[in-house]
Amino acid sequence: MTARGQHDRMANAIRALAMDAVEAAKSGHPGLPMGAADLATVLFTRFLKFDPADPAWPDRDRFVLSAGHGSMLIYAVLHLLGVEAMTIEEIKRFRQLGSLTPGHPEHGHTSGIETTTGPLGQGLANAVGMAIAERHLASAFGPELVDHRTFVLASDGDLMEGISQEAIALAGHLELAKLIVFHDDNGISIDGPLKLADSVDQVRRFEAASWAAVRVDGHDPEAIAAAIEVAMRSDRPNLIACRTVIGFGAPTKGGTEKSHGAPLGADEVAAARQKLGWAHPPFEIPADVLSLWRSAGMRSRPARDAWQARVRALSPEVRAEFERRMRGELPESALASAVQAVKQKLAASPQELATRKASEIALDALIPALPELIGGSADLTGSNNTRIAGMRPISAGDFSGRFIHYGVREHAMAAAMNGMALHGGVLPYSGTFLVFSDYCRPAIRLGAIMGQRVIHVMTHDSIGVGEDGPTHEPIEHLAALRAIPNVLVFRPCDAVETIECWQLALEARAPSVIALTRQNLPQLRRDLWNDNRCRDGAYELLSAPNGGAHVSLFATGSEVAIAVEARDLLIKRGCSARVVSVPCFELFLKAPQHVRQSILGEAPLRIAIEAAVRQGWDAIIGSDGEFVGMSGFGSSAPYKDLYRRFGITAEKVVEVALAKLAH
Ligand SMILES: Cc1ncc(C[n+]2csc(CCOP(=O)(O)OP(=O)(O)O)c2C)c(N)n1
Repeated sequence: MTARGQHDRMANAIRALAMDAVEAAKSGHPGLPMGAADLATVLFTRFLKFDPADPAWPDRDRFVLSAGHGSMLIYAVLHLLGVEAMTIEEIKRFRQLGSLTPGHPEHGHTSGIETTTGPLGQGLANAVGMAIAERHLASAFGPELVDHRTFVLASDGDLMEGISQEAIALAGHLELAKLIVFHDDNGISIDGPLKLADSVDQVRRFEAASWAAVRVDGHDPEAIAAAIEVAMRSDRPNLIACRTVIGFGAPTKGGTEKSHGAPLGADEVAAARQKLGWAHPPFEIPADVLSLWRSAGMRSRPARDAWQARVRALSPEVRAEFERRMRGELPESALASAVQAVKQKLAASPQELATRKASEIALDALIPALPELIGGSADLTGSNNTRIAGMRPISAGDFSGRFIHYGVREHAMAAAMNGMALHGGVLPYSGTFLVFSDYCRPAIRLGAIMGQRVIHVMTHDSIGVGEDGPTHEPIEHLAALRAIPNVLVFRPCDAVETIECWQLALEARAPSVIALTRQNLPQLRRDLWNDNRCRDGAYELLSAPNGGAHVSLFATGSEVAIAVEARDLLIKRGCSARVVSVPCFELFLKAPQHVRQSILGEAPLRIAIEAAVRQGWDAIIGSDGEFVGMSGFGSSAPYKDLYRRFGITAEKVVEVALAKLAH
């Protein structure tokens, strides 16, 4: 058989599996895998450094299927290459409960899946983060340990999403030469021909962002291979726009949106088999084709063996440090001492500080202790306080720095952080204003689904922003972030809680948001506690004098000081009150029942104080609890005027408490 004949049969194996699996599931997307089968065959059998015997080998090339709806492409390839868990039975169970072949690829669920994709554009931005992590680790550990590429398959939809622009611009700016993106340029999306909605020249668009970009026939394996070879030698990130036919091989539905997202139907599948010259029954891969794929799967074994030998030859210290970082384990004693040192300093000389400033103090101790930390900000570095003195930025020519100027690109920043965490070896944190968490939300949600440790420092966390007014004052954002499962939302009340929340965020295997103030706050925690009081998400900061409280005051962040003041006023009025600080709802709601019960206390009245909407608080204060906070948008004025204007004051809390207790 000619080389081309062999290639065609290997690619047709992907097409057949995609058609058959979608047919069996009675749902799914055959069009992309059928159209991109040629480029996937070339990439996976000739170029990608990947060993099916160990899909998580640290120095493998990453492949990101940004267009997650084409999941059968990657499932078919993993099966054909010989990833043991990806049996033909799993392919037959495409989209069924508990299968390794869910509708969209899920990282952590299926080995060989580098990131969870489906929401278009995210995978591409994840890949930019992976490519940054690769360069940074290569500069830290050397090319003998870290030297791999990141490949992406992006669809028209990926490139229409706004996040793609942010990601492309950042990658071009940083000259991420080991990033290679294939555009599955089939000119079709769900509504029909792309020209209904889009007329961007993608090659010129990428070139404008400092990428190298070419257009090739996506069904010509040699043209694809030649383009990859050129891209691999390039000093810039590369786009290879592959002209493809969606649903390639399907005689009537191919080339149209009808092959995008629905089973082709028995007749069309039969006709496609004929057209492709694939005479084999459903889910059957003939031995000659399977053996070609399996031997391609062995291609990178020598590279992996050689890499492992290099790891074995390392000094024990370097090896242990590299492996620790790749496993995502923290240097526990260094972390504990860093936290303790900050707490001791604060106990010795208490500070009245904005918590964003307290976070910088925390970072002053954490950055030297945790070499895996890579900070950043979306053009608000000075406001977010995420860059400590002496921290060098990562730049195109030098990836050894530990700070990323992401530019005004919150969405790609959050998604790139997921990619960095997924890559492993680095622990990303970033900064923006809390109100712009909306611009990060889709990526935060995916980070939560994947359980990735990424830390979003979000400052200017309430009407405490003041003069910038309602556009910059988060109101519903805490509630909206708390609503995402598996995200830890921290809102520390002072400098001590800030370092404690940092510690918990670093230890979490989940995304965290640390919401911090612009305005100064008193240090409420004066005594030195060796344990982390924020660990259960809430704790009694001040008890009621003489035991039994009439009122429990619950507050977060800047409003804890208001609760403390209200408690004093209430006590003067003969009303016994206690204060509970609630730095993290999620941890509190996960704490054991008896812990929660003792924190909630027995007082007949519960009042929550938070300069945000009430939503979510009923889980703590009950629907009969009282809430002092916001119910609409803020306003532009000095912040103290705003607290008075919106009635978030100690006097207001006293008024509410006494009125309620009088009934
Ligand atoms: C953010 C986002 N919006 C919408 C969708 C729903 N969706 C899935 S695929 C797709 C577009 C399909 O066009 P294309 O990306 O070109 O894929 P192809 O048709 O080539 O498979 C859309 C709108 C999505 N998955 N993610």
